[in-house]
Amino acid sequence: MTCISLLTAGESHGPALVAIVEGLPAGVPVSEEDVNRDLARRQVGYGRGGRMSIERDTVVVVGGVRHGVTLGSPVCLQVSNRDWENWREEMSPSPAAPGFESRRRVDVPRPGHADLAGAGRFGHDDMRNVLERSSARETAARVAGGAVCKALLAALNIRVRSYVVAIGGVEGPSCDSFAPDIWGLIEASDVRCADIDAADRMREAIDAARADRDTVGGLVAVEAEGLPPGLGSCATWDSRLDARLAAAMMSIQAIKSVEVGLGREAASARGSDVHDPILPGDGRWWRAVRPSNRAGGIEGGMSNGERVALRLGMKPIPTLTSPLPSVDLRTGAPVDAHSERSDVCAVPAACIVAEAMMALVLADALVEKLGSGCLTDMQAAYQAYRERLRRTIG
Ligand code: EPS
Repeated sequence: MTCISLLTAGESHGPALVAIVEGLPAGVPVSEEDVNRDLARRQVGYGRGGRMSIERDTVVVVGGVRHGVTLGSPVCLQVSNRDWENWREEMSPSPAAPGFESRRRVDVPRPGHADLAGAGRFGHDDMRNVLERSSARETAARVAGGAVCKALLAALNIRVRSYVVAIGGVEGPSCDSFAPDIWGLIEASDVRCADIDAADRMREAIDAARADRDTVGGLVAVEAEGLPPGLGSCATWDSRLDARLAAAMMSIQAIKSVEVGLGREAASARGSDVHDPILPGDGRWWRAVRPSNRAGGIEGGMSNGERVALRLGMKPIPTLTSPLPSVDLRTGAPVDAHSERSDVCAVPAACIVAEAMMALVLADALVEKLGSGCLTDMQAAYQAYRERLRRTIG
């Protein structure tokens, strides 16, 4: 059951991107500054391409918010594309003028991108029509929508954070992204890594890829703290919280793997080294504590009250300035793949997108558990739920 949905629209070089978040309760404080802060966080990062020096992503709230709080109606957010000025004719929604010939046609699909499969699916002979929507530019709209979901989480004392674990095979340390001293370092780092030495080596890996006209991917950690137990469900396959989070994360452009807690490592370990004991004690939610969190905060498809911890694997961006072999779809001749301005590395940006998608899924699961319509009612239901949890054990 989906209680909160996010729909985005808009092309990479069209006039604007739009996000509509439907299902948020009324009464959630929404600040444009918070949305803009996340939009700015998505734009920075070592290894980004030329587009980010053109754009200054800022939100216009088109609907669903009045005097700083949600109304319970769909929240509509718009982020303009400054680059549109350079693409007005190419991307015009009006019929092309007689004699118009696109200078931006894409006839040669890029290996790893949506171009070829999209040409087949949609019947486009100019793969520009695929590229424009499959571009990760779309994630600006997701981040705007996610920021509004974060506002609901904040009203229930839940926070979402992210950092980079690895770039181009250079691995940094696992860290507590919620610790105030580490958090500041992550935010200040252009590779979102708190370890100075590892961050230097990540930048070197990006520089080396750029020099070789290549690209690099990496590993992202995204976490949520303060989430109550019992979100999601073991009752049906599609209500499981880990399944919902994994689907949301896999929908982010270039994400190829999602791990929960120990993830893949658990496959080769013994059960006694994988599962987290339950001990008596005065815990946050009930009279029991967990000495470890190898499950990543999810057991049986439900949050268990521990920190939700995911790791995402991002492949290198497929637009290469030294392109791979491909085929010209008009002639069938072997040629180099289409190449255009892109990023050498967008792993730090993917962190912010992952935060947005996590916020969306968690906001949805909270509304499902605590009721929709009105934040005050949700908060009252939350309080009653917490009181019942404390009576569950002992
Ligand atoms: C992006 C905007 C795009 C790319 C990137 C992400 O801008 P442009 O295509 O004009 O350079 O920089 O998109 C991709 C890497 C991709 O493969 O589509 C953004 O706003 O994040």
